[in-house]
Amino acid sequence: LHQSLERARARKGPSVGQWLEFPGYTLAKTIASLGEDWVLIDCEHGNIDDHDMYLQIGAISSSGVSPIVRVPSDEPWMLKRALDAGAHGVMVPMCETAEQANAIVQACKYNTPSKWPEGKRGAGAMFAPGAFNQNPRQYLESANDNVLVCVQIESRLAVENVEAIAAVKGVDMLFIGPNDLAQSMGYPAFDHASIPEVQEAAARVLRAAHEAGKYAGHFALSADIAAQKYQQGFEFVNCGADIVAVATWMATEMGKLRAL
Ligand code: 3PY
Repeated sequence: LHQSLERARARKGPSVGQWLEFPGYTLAKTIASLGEDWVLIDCEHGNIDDHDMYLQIGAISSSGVSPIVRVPSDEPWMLKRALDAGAHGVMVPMCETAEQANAIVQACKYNTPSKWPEGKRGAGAMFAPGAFNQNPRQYLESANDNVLVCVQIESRLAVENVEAIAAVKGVDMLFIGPNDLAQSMGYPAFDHASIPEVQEAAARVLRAAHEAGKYAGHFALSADIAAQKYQQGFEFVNCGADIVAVATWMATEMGKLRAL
């Protein structure tokens, strides 16, 4: 995943992904063949349980695409489940302080005295090596460097602390959840694009990420919005979600027939 982000940077294009809210191996397999760099499995808001997370990680990684899991919250055991299933990256909602960010990082790192002396991840990943085409020893030795740790900045408090969060060693990416961010600032979630205060906060997050040498990502529900975010400087963007695609396309087609 780090490599795909670096490649995207080098070719001066975005790292592009899709977002899964529905469960199922075949859905993930189908979607992972569309040319993405990564596909996100949304265990926070999606209808995806632990079993389906495993299936979808297998479907996506065997397509040569990076599976990223958005965990329901920052609980270490949830991060461990996602990583042990073979996630190439984790996205953690509602990270609001540097202390919280550091605890997230430590939960994702194996203890290596020279680099991660506080790493707390347990060493028992049975399935993750397969998702990286590695043997267990190779995985154990490289996971700390390969797995992307992405925290979501999506509240007023998080924005106030964003420079400190960005500076935490091991945080690789700040990802804006614009709906939650708007809501936390007292606005309707879906109006985020037209609210100057939210846009100013997003610009601050972008600046903080880049000044700390970290990646910045932004949620987007269409290629047009994703392109706009990329032009603003966010290098990591999705361009929709499965449920949005299905519902929008079907409503449009059905509407045509209902109009007859
Ligand atoms: C948000 O917009 O709040 C997100 O987290 C994207 O799902």
